[in-house]
Amino acid sequence: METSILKSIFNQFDHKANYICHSELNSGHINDTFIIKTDSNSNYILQRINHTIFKDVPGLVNNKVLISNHIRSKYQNSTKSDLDKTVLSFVKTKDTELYYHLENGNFWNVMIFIDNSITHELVKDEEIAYEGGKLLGDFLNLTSDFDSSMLIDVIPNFHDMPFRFKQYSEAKKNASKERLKEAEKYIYLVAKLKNEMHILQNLKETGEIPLRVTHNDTKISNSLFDKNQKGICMIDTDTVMPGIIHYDFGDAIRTICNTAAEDEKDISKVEFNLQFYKAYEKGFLEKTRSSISDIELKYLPLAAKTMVFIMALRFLTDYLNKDVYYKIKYEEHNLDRAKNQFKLIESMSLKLQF
Ligand code: GN1
Ligand code: MG
Repeated sequence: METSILKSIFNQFDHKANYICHSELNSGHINDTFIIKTDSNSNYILQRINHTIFKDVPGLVNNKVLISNHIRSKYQNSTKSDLDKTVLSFVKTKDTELYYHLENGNFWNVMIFIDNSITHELVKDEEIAYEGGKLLGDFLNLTSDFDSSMLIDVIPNFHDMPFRFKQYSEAKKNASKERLKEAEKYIYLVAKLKNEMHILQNLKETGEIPLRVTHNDTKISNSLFDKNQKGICMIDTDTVMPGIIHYDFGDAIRTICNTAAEDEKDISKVEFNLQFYKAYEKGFLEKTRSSISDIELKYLPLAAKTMVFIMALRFLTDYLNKDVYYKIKYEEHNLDRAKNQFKLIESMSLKLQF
């Protein structure tokens, strides 16, 4: 992306800072994200939101702003500058006073970069897992009294199992012979796990497991930590919507307890780390035990398996579809991601009781 374009877009926002330089953050698979260094006290995150995937970007941005404002309202004794160090803060544009800027069909948004913060692609110690669990617990607590009817469904049926199976079946029908052959072993695994992978969905539909405000993309790289390894807050609130806590708990475990990156090709490196699971669960329950029901508690291990599975299914679907959804760096990238997730299911099945 050309510097002059980024600089001009950044200057549409109301921040009183001058652009010095930028770098791209490559961790996400959907949006384009840049960190903008400035001459002011704050640096910023500038993000181009993928409007092919997110059909209602103004609605998505409104969701994120509402949730941030709700969280901020819980700290009435803090100053704005203190809050900007611990809660996401979105910036309006100068002209339209909206939280996004539309240019040449692209939607952009800006938020203050929380300085001295780090993210982890991979968890190397138990303390991070424990802190991660507390962060998610805090997020769910802080948003538990938010009226979720104010939020739009950014991606309808996002973690809905029958919907993901339908997309998968269509992809299988239209896939090339070569890709079907490559995916054969995993197509078999999907069929084998199908019934078990609908248990949580059914409990959600019967109302036995309640809907809450959930984050829906809790991979560990979406948690911010300070230099002392303490959790600051959860970021990437693009997919905040009503959901069940199992989505968030499970998706976090998917990345925290994988001994390798989500797309590690050498799947012998992929193992499920039970110690990190226990640490994450401990942090999570310290924050949520008094507010979650026995049935929610009982299904936490199955949540982990289900969320690894749904990501495996989505990566496999995208591979069969010839990579129309996730950004890929090479031809087999989505298949490698799927293989990796299936290996994680295999390893976790030896260590957890569902
Ligand atoms: C996508 O782009 P990113 O990294 O925030 C995806 C998540 C997946 C994740 C897998 C909107 O998130 O559901 O868990 O990739 N987001 C969307 O790494 O599909
Ligand atoms: Mg995301």
